[in-house]
Amino acid sequence: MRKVLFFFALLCTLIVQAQRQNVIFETDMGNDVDDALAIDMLYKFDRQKQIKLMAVMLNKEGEFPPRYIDLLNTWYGRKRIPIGVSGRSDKSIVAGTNYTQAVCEETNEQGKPLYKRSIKDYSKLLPAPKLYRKLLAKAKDHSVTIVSVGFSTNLAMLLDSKADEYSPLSGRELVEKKVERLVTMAGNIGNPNHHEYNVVNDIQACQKVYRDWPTPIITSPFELGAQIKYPASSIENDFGWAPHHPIVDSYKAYLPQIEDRPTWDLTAVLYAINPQDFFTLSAPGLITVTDEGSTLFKPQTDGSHYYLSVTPEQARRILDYFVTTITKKP
Ligand SMILES: [Ca+2]
Repeated sequence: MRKVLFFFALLCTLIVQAQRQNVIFETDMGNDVDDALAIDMLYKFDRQKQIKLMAVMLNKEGEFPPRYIDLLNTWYGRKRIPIGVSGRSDKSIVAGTNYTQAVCEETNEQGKPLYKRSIKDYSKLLPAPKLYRKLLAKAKDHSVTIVSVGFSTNLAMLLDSKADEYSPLSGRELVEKKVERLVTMAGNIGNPNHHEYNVVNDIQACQKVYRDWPTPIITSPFELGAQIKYPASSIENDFGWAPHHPIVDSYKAYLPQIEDRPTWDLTAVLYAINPQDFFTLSAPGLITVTDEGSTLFKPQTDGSHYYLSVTPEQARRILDYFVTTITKKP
């Protein structure tokens, strides 16, 4: 009997693992704190085996974003998750408060780093476009969801990439074969006069992704995340269980006068994990990006682009879900 139960448990585990969604997170970590709140959820979904977080790809340059992801990987018990550094070296978005540096430089009473790291040599990390090729080459067909909540630079470079030691396929062929869908936080569908931050920081790359990406793209636009604000009161009151918490520290470094903050990137992550439950999906269409950075949606029956919106009731449910998930222990 005991053997039967063991094999039944093993079978259940294998079924759950077979259903786990492969997710790659593409982020400009350090520019706004919603990336940090979003990655907290991904680590938790990964630990609960709802997803397999295959990698964190950075489209923010500098020495601190990769160190910060290593620090988070270690704190959440996810040291195995590979990190891809930005593929771009010619320009850098380093202006403004960079909470990745602030958290990396925190020290304890002995003057030692407050949070542990796992990586000895950050110079050995692969550029994101290369790491995409390595991971996609090994993935099952149509098994990967990419959630992109920053600039499109790495994704455009992936599309342009050529056959290499990992795969004989071009980047576009590799994406078409291995990726199921791309979920983005980008643009403002409701207001074409708004040139949204993730778009304008690499307009050409963003144009290329919406023009050439060979799988469905589902976009959470600016106006969605702006309607759902993570409450400052939660940051102040709900983390008594953690004397030190890198996401709380990030929030306080980014917003010293703690304020509610829109949940842009969190909405894209939530849709990637629970596509059915929380949002209203548009009809199919095509999103085009203008040279100024507007995002225009045109309904089209055979289009492969969709955007998300929410009713007030959905917005309330989503906020409850964010606060409940993020304030839990990992
Ligand atoms: Ca972001």
